[in-house]
Amino acid sequence: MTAVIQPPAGVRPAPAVDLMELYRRMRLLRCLDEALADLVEQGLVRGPMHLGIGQEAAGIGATAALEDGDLVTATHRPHAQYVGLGLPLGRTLAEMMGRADGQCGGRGGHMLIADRAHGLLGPSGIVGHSLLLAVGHGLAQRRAGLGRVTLCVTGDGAVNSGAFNEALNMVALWRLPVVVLVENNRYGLSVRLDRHVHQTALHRRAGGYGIPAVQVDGNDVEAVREAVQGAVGRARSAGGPTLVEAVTYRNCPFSGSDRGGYQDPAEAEGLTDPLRLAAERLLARGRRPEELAEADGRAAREIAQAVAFAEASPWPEAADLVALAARWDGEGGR
Ligand SMILES: Cc1ncc(C[n+]2csc(CCOP(=O)(O)OP(=O)(O)O)c2C)c(N)n1
Ligand SMILES: [Mg+2]
Repeated sequence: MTAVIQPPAGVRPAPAVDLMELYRRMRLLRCLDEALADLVEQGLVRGPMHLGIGQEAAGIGATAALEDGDLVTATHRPHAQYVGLGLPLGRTLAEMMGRADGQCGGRGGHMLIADRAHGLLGPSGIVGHSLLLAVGHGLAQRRAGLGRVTLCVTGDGAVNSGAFNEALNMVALWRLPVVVLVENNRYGLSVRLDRHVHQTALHRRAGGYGIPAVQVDGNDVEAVREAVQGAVGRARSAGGPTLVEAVTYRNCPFSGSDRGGYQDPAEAEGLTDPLRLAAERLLARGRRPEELAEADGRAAREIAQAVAFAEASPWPEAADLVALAARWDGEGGR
């Protein structure tokens, strides 16, 4: 008989998130990425930058299905997880600018922010690595028996890696409480999906490992949330892992170093903008245009304030580097 694991007393159920709130989070994410494009241009944020403009629904929908106490592993394109998990954006931008008030004291940059208080285990820039982290955390969660779940975000570029396939086998074998979200934006760096994968319906991969899987429109924030909610529920009640494939499109450059020229412009024709889809649905359900405009304005102000906070944040002191390392050592490297 399968035991139903009850969430611990300390795990608060996520507050019900309606479409207006999902829209607000997606708008915040878009404003964040647009601001980051400017900050990179101005030289205030340096190094590689992976934006997700046009892909907001997958990450925002998925994180909205989680509860307090659940954990997330992410990739080199992690801003949707930052916004979806409610990271304080002033500190997040400070981190991206290398400032002392950042979550990692300015050492992590845009890609590697760990924020345990918000359930973010720290994304990884190594393709496929988020899956390996999820195996370990899923195993720890299952052994702890607290009913917590790990959401593992990965990209289509990872599916041929050993890590992806080894991890799917282990989460299936140990029936770990892990939800694998494959954010299929149809490109791994400059390589179109059908140039490295024969079976481009990536959720079908899960069948080989005996894992249930579902494919959803990755530009429809409610569809993603619903699919991930089902998967999280199964994982929480000891039903094991699920793979959710969210199909979207990478409509912005891979990173700042992208010279382009490898995407056929015809591919982008007729694409659904996740924000527009959500806005049309909200209006059809009786929301007024002014309410959407108000949400847009609020998101823009919130990001402007976060940028101002980050710009005012001091640079880290060299001595702090040693102090921080010693503190982490003292915590057993956690
Ligand atoms: C193990 C490994 N190999 C190669 C790279 C270089 N690399 C960084 S991102 C990337 C493509 C990832 O594509 P995908 O997973 O589809 O994510 P997307 O950029 O589309 O969000 C590659 C090959 C890396 N970081 N790690
Ligand atoms: Mg991709």
